[in-house]
Amino acid sequence: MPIPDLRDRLAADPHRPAYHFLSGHWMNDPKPFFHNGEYHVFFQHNPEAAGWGNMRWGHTVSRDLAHWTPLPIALEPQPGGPDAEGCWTGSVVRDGDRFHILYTGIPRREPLKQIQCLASSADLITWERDPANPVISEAPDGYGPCFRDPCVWRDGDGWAMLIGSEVQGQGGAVLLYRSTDLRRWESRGPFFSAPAHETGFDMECPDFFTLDGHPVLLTSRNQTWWRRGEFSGDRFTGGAYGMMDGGCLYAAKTLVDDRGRRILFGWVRETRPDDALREAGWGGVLSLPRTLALMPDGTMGSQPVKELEALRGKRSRWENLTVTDGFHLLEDVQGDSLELSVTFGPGDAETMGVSVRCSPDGVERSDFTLQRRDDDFRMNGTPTFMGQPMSLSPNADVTLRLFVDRSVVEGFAGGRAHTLRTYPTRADATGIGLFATGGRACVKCLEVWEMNSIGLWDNPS
Ligand code: DQQ
Repeated sequence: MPIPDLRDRLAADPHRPAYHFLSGHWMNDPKPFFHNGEYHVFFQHNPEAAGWGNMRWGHTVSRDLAHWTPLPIALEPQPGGPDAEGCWTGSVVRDGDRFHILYTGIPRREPLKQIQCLASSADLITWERDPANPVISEAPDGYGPCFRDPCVWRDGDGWAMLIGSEVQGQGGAVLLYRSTDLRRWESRGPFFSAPAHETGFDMECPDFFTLDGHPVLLTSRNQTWWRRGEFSGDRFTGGAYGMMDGGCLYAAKTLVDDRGRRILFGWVRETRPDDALREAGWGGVLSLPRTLALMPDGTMGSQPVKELEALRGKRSRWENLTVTDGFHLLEDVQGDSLELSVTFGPGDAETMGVSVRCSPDGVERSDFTLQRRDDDFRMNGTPTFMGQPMSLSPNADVTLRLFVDRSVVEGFAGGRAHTLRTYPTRADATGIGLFATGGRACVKCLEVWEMNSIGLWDNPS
């Protein structure tokens, strides 16, 4: 598709997010990297069609975590090379004045062959393949077929690398390798494994870091999962685990910035059919950046970064609203590009929440639901947000934050996150509603901001 046509199509599409980054055509799997005040996000990119395939490494950069500047494609398949059929996910590290990408090269798709490759750069823009590629050419016996998505970090004097894998029929595994030069890797066996009923049959896109002194492993299958544990020698011993997001967020990975913040980016998946994507000319969205923190109950919490406040426009505010049993469309407030903050206080409702992208008749709407457990929403049991137990102190009010951006809505409450996709058929599905069931809910404070667009760049590719 000629690029000007694609830009016009994206500009006219009412489902295209206005303040989330997307590449045009297709994107998935962000790989974030912080350097010199800049937040780089590399991602899986197909610049030829709005569907997964022909995987390159796209690249975008931000200085403020709100606005993004697309950069040239960093890696693309080389005919006849070890990545002839795709440059899949991996990670970026710095060694002195050089940068390195470890990624999964796909030399052939049928049957699928996954090997690990190295590319290097002096400026993060132009990348050269290493002559030693592939640096790992086979999965160890007993692991696979998943064998991909290297995650590399500096460990002591050397380098450590995790590769996502599986023990077929049993569950996911993450394999550890060590190196002194990023080229010669020694297998150290399984770093961690878990049965399929916990976090899925394999472990894609591993990410490993320390948060507040606690080792944390992220892996993806169906959702992105966090797991807290202990790291000693070559093994991670897993403890508590849970979902990073209960909705459409996948393949999420993190960076750490110069303020020490651990910031997560995920791929917001599509839920509409492939032919609708092809017609639209784009698929896949970069989530809003989220800071991670361990909650008082030991679970992993996330919140959108504060920098997003720079996108706020006109604000509306209400206090002390009583929500009776049922659904109530709010007057005087609407939009498809909004931030909402809704604080619920004491009430006797069983469920309560906020609806967005509502048509005037309330038929089309997307609900974000808080549910009490046991007999008292705030005193006993564990209340949930979209089915996930929240991390709340007793008697705490619950603040629900929603980032509505046309077909993407990211929701946050009590440390939990839930991302929804919604493709309303009606242009007037811009309403906001409040609802309660089984009693009355009390909204102590409701704030709504119109959000400014970050613009559509000239050459979406
Ligand atoms: N997507 C990549 C793989 C990864 C998967 C290919 C996760 O490397 O395992 O685009 O979405």
